[in-house]
Amino acid sequence: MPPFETTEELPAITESRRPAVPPAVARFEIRYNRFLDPKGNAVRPLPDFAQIRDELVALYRAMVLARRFDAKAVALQRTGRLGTFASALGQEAVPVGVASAMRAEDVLLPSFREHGAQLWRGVTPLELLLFWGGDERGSNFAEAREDFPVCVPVGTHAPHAVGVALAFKLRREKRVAVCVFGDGATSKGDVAEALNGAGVWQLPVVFVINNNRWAISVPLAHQTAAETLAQKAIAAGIEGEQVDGNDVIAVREATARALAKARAGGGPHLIEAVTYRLGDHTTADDASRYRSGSEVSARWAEEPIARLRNHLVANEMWAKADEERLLADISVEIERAAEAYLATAPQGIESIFDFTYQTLPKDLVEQCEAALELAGR
Ligand SMILES: Cc1ncc(C[n+]2csc(CCOP(=O)(O)OP(=O)(O)O)c2C)c(N)n1
Ligand SMILES: [Mg+2]
Repeated sequence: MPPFETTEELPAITESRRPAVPPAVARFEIRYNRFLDPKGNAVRPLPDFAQIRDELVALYRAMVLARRFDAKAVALQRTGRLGTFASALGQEAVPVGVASAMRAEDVLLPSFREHGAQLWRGVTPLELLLFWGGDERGSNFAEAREDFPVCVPVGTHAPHAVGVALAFKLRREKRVAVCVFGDGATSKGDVAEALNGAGVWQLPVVFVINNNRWAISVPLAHQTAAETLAQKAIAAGIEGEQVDGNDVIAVREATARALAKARAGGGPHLIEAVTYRLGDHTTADDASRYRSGSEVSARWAEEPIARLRNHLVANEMWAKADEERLLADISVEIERAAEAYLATAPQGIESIFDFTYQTLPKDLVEQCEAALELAGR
């Protein structure tokens, strides 16, 4: 007995009718965007804001300010007057491009290399120096009150950004959480979980990967086998894209688009900004031990500040006198902040117990007393 009977003749499957591969159920694409090439030439029509001299000059100033702040912070650390510091040399277009697209009421959740974004949002160079000098008063920003402090643990602020965005959604506020982290952070569960939650709840959050191609001594090729980091969004049902992270116009344009979408209820977005860490990981690192000088010098040709300056000069928006005035102004600003920082009396040792608990647990009360005793107070 046959196990079943058919009422119609089934067509025979011949080799020619059998599909070679099963049909695709989904297809994905990651786009890459850049407006200025490394020499500062426009490779596509520029967005509206980038046609306006004052807008471009503001971006240029912010990147130069970030670089000068960086140099001063490294100098203070080298002379024993600041704690470990993470320079953003060569990466200035990412934080500045991101922050310049945000509204004041949005919330920034930075990692430790985003001082360019913090300065744009009104955090002062003095506050940043206090923070890197180990004084928590530096995280009590006078402006940008609701921005998060620097996050040193890698990627742990990504779930916090999801929480912030969930609060915005529940309160029906038209605000967006913007979370910046590095290429190394994308290997962490915190980031995968954050992307997943943001996708499920369609939250107003923009994630930005500041991909400087290194996580301390781990190069990108050892970090992931994925072709792009932007595609990590896809598994979470989020749109992901890549931009030239040394082109401040591209970073700002992509962030502005993502923010507008999130604000309109369109959900989260992931931007991978591809840049390069020209300096050491931090002042506690010596990158010459794990990467070649020739690799680094080749990357100098792509750095963001010269790129925008070339564009400004070629379009007669910037002259030598403008540059000199800008550098002089910024020097004054940074030197004043450094003097104010050095003149700030350090807090007492008990301050290290002050900022985590409303009421200090008993064991920490005991440790605080012991610390005071050791300090002779
Ligand atoms: C949870 C955690 N693990 C380890 C470290 C030590 N650490 C500091 S930075 C860093 C690498 C981060 O690389 P990436 O995310 O690419 O950021 P980048 O430093 O390049 O800006 C590591 C492992 C840390 N700060 N936090
Ligand atoms: Mg990195």
